[in-house]
Amino acid sequence: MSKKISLTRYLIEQQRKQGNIPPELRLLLEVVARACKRISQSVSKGALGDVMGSAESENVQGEIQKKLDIIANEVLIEANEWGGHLAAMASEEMDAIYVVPNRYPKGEYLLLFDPLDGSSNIDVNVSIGTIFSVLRMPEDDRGVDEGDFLQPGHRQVAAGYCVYGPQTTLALTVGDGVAMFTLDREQGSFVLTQEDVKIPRDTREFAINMSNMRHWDAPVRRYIDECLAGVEGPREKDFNMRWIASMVADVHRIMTRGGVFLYPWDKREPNKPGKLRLMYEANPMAWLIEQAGGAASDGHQRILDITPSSLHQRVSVILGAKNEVERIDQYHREHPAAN
Ligand code: P6P
Repeated sequence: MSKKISLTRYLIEQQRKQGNIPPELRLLLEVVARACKRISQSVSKGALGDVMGSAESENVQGEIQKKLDIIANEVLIEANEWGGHLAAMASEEMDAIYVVPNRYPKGEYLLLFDPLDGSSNIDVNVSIGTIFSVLRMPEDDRGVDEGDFLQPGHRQVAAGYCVYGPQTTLALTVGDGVAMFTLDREQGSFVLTQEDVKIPRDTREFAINMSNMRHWDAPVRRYIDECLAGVEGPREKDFNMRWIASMVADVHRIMTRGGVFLYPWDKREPNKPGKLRLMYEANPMAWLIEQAGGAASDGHQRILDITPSSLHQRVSVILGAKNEVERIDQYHREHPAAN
């Protein structure tokens, strides 16, 4: 790409073309990008920055928080609360929503995020990332509460992630395809490095945690067994497997070279529909994947059509190459569901 196009220029030109990035939304996305830059700086310090290891506390999910989980959450809250573009925020790291304090003006958007996804990888220097989703406040004059967040994913007005790996790369959609921006550390700004990202409909690469195989339901077991059977099996081709255990990194690989990702329901905790969270992991990733020509389902329905019942609800996630997701959905229709 010859000339360097900044995130701000991209957003302004996108607004001229499509009219889908009003100034308040542009401000929100620029603030989130700046927050991701700061998180990237903290992440990259590693042991030099006293940011490694556990924070000796648990989040609402009952998971031990890493120091960087808390740092990333605070960076996003502090960056976004004063700008006047948000009414409230919701985070994987906070039980309740965070309503913008009355000392600041309130805006029309709701921001949801997993501030540092994949944090179990922090201490072993494997890619992690921030996932974010933007909704519009329902139009009524009462105050904001958790119920305002419980909108299906197809109502998102923006979604993205920032992966902190060998490069720090921001992937973003506002409903007109997916663009990627790489952090130019010398300039200190995100530069457009890919537009109109597209995922191939077919793939030879799947991502799933194979150690859970004995706990899977029949449709997932059938799909993976057929992949493993390779060229001699019903798929008549060999497959490769990847599992980074960092959704942002696994999804970024799929956005970059294709593939299919599964974190399905399993028998370990049968009352939970899955491990991943709908509002701030599955929904933003599902929209990005669909905007890149892929598909995202829970095995039974489009993830973006799920009407949430609670802020931190979990969901089974199957996303990526359209033909593979459709095949897995078909297997769920053919096999009586255990969940
Ligand atoms: P497992 C990270 O904790 C995460 O929420 C996702 O980023 C990732 O895909 C998944 O959990 C990994 O889970 O059970 O393989 O460690």
